[in-house]
Amino acid sequence: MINQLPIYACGEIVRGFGRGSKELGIPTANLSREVVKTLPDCLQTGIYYGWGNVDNGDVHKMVVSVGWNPFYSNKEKSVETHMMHNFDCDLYGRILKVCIIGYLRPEKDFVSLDALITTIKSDIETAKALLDSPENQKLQSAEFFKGEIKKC
Ligand code: ADP
Ligand code: RBF
Ligand code: MG
Repeated sequence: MINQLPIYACGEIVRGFGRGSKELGIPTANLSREVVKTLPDCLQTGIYYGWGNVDNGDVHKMVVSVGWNPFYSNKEKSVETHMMHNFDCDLYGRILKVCIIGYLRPEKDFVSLDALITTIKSDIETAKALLDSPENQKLQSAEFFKGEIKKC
């Protein structure tokens, strides 16, 4: 799995349950089930870090959750990206591109919402530090983020 990374994905940002912002205070831009289905099997469920942009804009650090969110027992697999950037408006319908570089940990269940939030905040700090390495920095300027915007 690890040696198949980075994986590039892109697609329209769709609506989920709305819990990321309201319950966790950590919004995640969700990709559609059609795009999720096209991702390679080697992208096993879990929490990853990488780079992302919206409508070919600036490329930001991101963390992405791939799977069924065991804390919520979701019925459908989701791929949800939290961008480390404050956007002024919502992003529904816009095109998200992500370059998934590294694996952080498996998805877990938690005893409380607070425990989930604390772990996600720790993932974000870990990701920020890892993305500062010269090797990971190179991928921030990948041609992929500048190329044609299409629903792929
Ligand atoms: P949903 O369940 O519909 O995905 P969330 O509560 O997870 O809703 O919030 C995600 C939405 O918040 C995104 O689709 C996007 O429109 C918006 N958003 C604002 N800032 C960010 C960010 N930094 N990262 C990801 N999404 C963001
Ligand atoms: N959901 C889980 O049920 N277990 C997890 O371990 C988990 N880790 C996450 C880590 C990150 C970095 C992010 C962005 C999300 C994670 N989620 C996890 C998903 C979270 O439950 C989901 O984003 C919200 O429910 C909003 O859809
Ligand atoms: Mg979301």
